[in-house]
Amino acid sequence: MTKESIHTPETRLNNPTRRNLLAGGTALAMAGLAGFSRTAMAQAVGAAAPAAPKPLPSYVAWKDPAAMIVHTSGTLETRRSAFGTSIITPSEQLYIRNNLPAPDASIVADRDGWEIMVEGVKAPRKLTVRELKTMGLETVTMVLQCSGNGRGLFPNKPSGTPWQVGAAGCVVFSGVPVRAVVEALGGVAGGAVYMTGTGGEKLPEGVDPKSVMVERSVPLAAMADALLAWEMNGAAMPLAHGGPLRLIVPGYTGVNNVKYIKRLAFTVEQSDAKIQKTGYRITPPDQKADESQPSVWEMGVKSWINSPSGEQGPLAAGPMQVKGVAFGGIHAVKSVEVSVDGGKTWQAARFVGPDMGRYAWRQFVLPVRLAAGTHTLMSRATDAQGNVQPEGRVDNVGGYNNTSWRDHALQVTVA
Ligand SMILES: Nc1nc2c(c(=O)[nH]1)N[C@H]1C(S)=C(S)[C@@H](COP(=O)(O)O)O[C@H]1N2
Ligand SMILES: [Mo]
Repeated sequence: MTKESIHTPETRLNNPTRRNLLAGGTALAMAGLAGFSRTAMAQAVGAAAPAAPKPLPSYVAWKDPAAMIVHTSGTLETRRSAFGTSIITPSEQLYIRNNLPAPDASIVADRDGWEIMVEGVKAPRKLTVRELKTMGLETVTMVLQCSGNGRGLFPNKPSGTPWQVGAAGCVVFSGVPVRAVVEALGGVAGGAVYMTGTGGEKLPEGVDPKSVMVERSVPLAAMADALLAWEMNGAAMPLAHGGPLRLIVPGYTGVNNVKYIKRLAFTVEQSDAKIQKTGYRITPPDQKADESQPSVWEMGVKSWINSPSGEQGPLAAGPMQVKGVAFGGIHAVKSVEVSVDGGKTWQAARFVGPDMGRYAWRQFVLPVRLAAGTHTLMSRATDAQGNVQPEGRVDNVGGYNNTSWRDHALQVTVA
């Protein structure tokens, strides 16, 4: 790992361009694949050409290869066509986003023995997962979504993983409510206004730890629904998703859900780690990131169509079920509309399946009949507070928080 590659938070750790050019070239040369023309090689590694699918990295070899787009070893996206319609995203299909290489599997050898230091409470102390399990239990169904989901739909192509819609999933987490832990330790110590979680990765040597560590602060109010979770989708939390223990902050973007958490602190200031100070800020175009700009915290109302996915060839004429997902982010989602004429007219879609609560997404469906030709399909959700998914995005350097319904439009052709 080069110094440069770990200094930039959102994905440049695993920037495909230069590394894969080298690695790809070397691998091809070593394997003696003389049959590959120069053009084929250029296409395999080029940005515009359809890249040859990359194999699953070994630490997530258990994922469903057919469901995943492997951007880099630390960034895997769920294919739009792989999203099912029964709400929960299976763990094998859930996206992955690692700012640092995942920790060694030895950390899940003794899950209950994993320790977390709790600070900024009246009686700070270390707690094992075994102890946490005695302190309370709750489950939450929620959308886990990377702040950069939809970045690939920004016209100005911000640097970072060009996620489409698949850096998101709806999953069930179980663990102890953070507030129960805080109560057991005497309550939050005076003055704290943030909840700060620190990831348990081994940091690379020779660099300033603050420049690479995953440490995020969220407003103390987020504690109300936060969990320290050891289970996901009915199984022990996979290491790749933060096992043995993960901080869960429902309604907040992915980065705030700190994996393999080793320290939870109630703090007066936000973390001074780079990922908090200048990383994950809504930085206006052409400006430098700084602490005065909004941090990516609460998620806004959003929806998109998953089927038809636009990944297949021309569709057959006749009746069709347009399907997708809608969620409110920090609030519950209330309704969703679909347009099949590029946003000129809208029809109310119907929610399908059980309501799994405020933080979960809901699947929607609208039966339509499309004539031969090309159609532009999109969806627009409204949350319980009456906030409507916006037509446009807020342009920003990092390509974060894209909720634009127009950017998420799909073009389909009916034969
Ligand atoms: N310790 C730690 N926590 C982390 C990260 C990380 O790299 N290390 N990545 C964050 C980001 S940017 C996202 S989007 C989510 C991804 O969660 P997943 O890989 O379980 O899908 O985890 C967040 N928590
Ligand atoms: Mo993320």
